[in-house]
Amino acid sequence: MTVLEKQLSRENNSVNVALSPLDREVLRHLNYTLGCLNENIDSNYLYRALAIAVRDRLVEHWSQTKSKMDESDNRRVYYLSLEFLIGRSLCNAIHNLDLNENAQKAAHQYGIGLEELAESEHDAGLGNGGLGRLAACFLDSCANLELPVVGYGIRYEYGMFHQHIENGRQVEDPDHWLRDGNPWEMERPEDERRIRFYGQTSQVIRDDGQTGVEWINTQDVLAIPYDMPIPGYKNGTVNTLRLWKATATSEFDLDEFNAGSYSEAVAAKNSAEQITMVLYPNDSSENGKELRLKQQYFLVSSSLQDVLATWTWKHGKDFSKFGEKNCFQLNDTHPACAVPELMRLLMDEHGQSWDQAWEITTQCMAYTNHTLLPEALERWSVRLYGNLLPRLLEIIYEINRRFLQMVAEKFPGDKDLLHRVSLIEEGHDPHIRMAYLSIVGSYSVNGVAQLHTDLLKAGLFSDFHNIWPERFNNKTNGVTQRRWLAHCNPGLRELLNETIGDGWQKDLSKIKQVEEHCDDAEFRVRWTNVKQDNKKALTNYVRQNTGVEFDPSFLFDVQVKRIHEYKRQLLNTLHCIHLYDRIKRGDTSGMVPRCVLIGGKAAPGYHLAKLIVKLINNVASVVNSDPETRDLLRMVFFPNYRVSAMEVICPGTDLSEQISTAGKEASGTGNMKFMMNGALTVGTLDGANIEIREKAGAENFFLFGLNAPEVVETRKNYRPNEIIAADEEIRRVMEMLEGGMFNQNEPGLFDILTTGLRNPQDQWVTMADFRSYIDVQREVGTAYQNQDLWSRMSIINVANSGWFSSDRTIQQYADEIWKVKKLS
Ligand code: NBG
Repeated sequence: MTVLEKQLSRENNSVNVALSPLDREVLRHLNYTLGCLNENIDSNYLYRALAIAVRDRLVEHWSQTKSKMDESDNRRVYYLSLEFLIGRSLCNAIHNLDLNENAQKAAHQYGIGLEELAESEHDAGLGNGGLGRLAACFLDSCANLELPVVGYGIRYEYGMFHQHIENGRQVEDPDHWLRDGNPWEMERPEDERRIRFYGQTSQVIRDDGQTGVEWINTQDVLAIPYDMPIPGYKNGTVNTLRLWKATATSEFDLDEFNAGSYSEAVAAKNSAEQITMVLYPNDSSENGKELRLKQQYFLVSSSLQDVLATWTWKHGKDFSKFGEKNCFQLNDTHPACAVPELMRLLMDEHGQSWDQAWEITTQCMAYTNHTLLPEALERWSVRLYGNLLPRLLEIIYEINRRFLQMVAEKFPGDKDLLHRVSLIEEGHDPHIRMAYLSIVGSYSVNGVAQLHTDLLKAGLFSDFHNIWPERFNNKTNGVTQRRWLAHCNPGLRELLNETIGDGWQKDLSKIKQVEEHCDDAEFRVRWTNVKQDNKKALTNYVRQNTGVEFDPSFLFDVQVKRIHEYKRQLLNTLHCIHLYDRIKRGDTSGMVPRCVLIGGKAAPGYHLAKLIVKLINNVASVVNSDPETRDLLRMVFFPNYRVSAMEVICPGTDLSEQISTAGKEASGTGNMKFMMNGALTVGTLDGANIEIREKAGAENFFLFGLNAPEVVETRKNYRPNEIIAADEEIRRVMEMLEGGMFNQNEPGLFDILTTGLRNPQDQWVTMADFRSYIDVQREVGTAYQNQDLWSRMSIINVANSGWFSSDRTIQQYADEIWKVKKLS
């Protein structure tokens, strides 16, 4: 008997403890995998032992799924993304393997709850926000639907930075998420790939007598894959997410070493490893740094080489069916160099002609656009690109030459059009337009919500839509109900299971059945009780993380997402100031006590966003410390918002704030998570809010503000000062803000925010929407006072959230873009 077994039997007061198979495996991993033989087992060791035990159960299915994929002649899909915002894996795997009860028991043996143990897992924060989390939800759905889809990404040593607040300001700390090891990854050194940078190109005569191009004098690095299992829900499927890490090539080290320069050799190793060292923390702006381009090419080249290696292993040099059997989905333009890189590999390394290579490439590339914001559209300096990737630049120029020739033939005489659609933006410092390159190289271009796709077709990409209307299509985003309902909201999960069965976990359209119960008073009470318990849990979480006390009977009003001007956390804050003002004036009639929670990270170089964080914190500190207002209004900035925080926040939310300037938020996915967890939405007609409102019914959604065409109209003659002067309540808010009430020790601190609000050029037209926001928030208060009615609306929202499952989204990608079938 090991020490641990002895300990366990002592605690259970019996010599022969009945250990379940999972208990035994956990014990074995504690003892022999982790060498933990003493009696002081902390939750971190236990987490690791349980994670490995759970992983063991995945491995067999994983290898079966791989064999199935190898044997099948199905088309395969590769989801190329610079970001996968996975969060924690343990409870997700436990849930999908249906191991909940066993895992609870195993943890219990050591006097620890599963939830507490799960806290030991660092979030895999390999993404910024919506785009990265979408990729993670998509992989979950692909596994649920048993689709042959592999994710390809980067194994960043440091993920999304941690945020803490000091004196109201955001401070960034590095996220060394791998420091305790990562039980979910398996290194696969046998599949390493070589990636080239810099150098020159030169003409060569190939074996077949044709002239070809060689890329020479390159500086190379190696890409080492780490595979993570992506378990399907109770279906025996385990798909793969392959993440690449950069290391130095051995001969590179050796040359230097032989020359007696040991230190230089080690330095070279460092410079290679820098490529996958850190995630760039900008969600909607590009900064054109060479290292970022290295990351993009590194991911793309290693992944394409990987796929081609598998192909040639099976089919030799016959590429005639490659395009038909493979599909690459580009998650935004970040992996756009896949277009020229696949051309290069097919021509320079696999002997295909330009025409053959182009046919294959345009048969298998598909591009998803995630934003209309001009500052987020990637453009790479030709100079920088040509220096780092000279062969790719040549290919891009040739793609452009042929493309412009085609356009000139199709639209003769339209010189302007040629300038507008050229892949190269001319000027003294010419740039490559990566979105255009992606469109030209792909057979499908999709937006992520209906409005967003319509705006792409009519605006940003209208010329391309004219040229190739058939390429454009919409795929409204979704989120996985396994993580975002079943796992994170066990109270609601059990109530749903009991009421309508558990089929909704596999097929969320079934959740519609719960609508039948919305008029059942007893059911509504149970519904409200579940929400109340979740609010208590959120209250504790807020207290632990901020020290601020929330009262669970208050309305929980939440806005969590990246901090950005277009998302208008500022509008929310102005409304808080307005409520504060009303209470101070004694105008509290019809007011319902509210806790306003705002959370999110600002890009480290985005000064205005950081100032908004400071303002939120300053307003919160005034409001929370005022004895006159504390009983009606509480405000908190939640630090370090991340996937695992959302798992506590969304189940405990009453009101979801989706208040972006119409036409700016491509889709949103947080809006869907809140809806699934029974929050009501206050929102503009932007992104997927429109579809949420359609599904939930207008009467179950708090709509305010201008719609997208009205925003465009308003901006032509926007006079915010007049709006402020004409509206007493708004004027008072501005006076409080401008009078320094929230920055008594730092005069002038928020001037750029207030000047922005008063600026006729303000892109976000905040003042134009403020009045209708105040009014709709009054309606929210009134509705909340009638808990019976509120719970009815909440039930109807959940019942109609089926459309927003990423299973639905992925089924549409599979049927309409990928043309892939389930692995049989
Ligand atoms: C974001 C949009 C969101 C959308 C996600 C996922 C980028 C560039 N875009 O509205 O802002 O929900 O993508 O599609 O991160």
